[in-house]
Amino acid sequence: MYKVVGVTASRALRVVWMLEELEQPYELIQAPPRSAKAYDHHSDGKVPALIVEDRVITDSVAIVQFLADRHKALTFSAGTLARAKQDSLTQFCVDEIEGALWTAAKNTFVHPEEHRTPAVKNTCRYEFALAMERLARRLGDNAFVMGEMMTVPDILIGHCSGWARAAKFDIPEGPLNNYFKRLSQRLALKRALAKGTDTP
Ligand SMILES: N[C@@H](CCC(=O)N[C@@H](CS)C(=O)NCC(=O)O)C(=O)O
Repeated sequence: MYKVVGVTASRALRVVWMLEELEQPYELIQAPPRSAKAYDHHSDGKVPALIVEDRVITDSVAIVQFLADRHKALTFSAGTLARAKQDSLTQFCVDEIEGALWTAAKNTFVHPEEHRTPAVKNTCRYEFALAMERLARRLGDNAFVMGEMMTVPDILIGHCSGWARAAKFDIPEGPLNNYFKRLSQRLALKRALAKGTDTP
């Protein structure tokens, strides 16, 4: 059985959400970032990590794509043009959406206070707004970023949209917001979030 190391109030939610979409059994080892349990599985104390057959995989994007490939769901096959487009959307999410959110978080509560530059958060908001315009263009009228089929980048983007809301970043009304709402209503995500209320 898969073991996920992390908490749902972190990028570990992506992994738990994916496992719920795949209807795969797993155990959630509740480990906040930089906790002793996090260091047990990641030399930097970061979460998430996935334990598979006594091996550890780190980094949420690698884990989520690994699970999609392994279970042949929520992904196009490697080596296809569709997969190249899917991976480009994954990269777009990491660079432009997550990049803005993570830089803001690092300068709000992650880095030691003396290494924070609060003013950079204005730049992050600007970058996030640009990313939203670009994402809206890439989404068009589709249900999901790759069209009718939900794929890995939708999980990543859906996670980032919740992160953005929690960090009070502006999300424009319209098709993009409807897409975010559609993702937030996934039953698999609701089941994943409910795991967060389990006693550590
Ligand atoms: N690229 C990694 C980033 C993991 C990461 O930075 N996770 C945060 C929690 S969401 C963390 O563990 N932060 C602790 C730290 O940076 O020291 C991933 O996507 O899994």
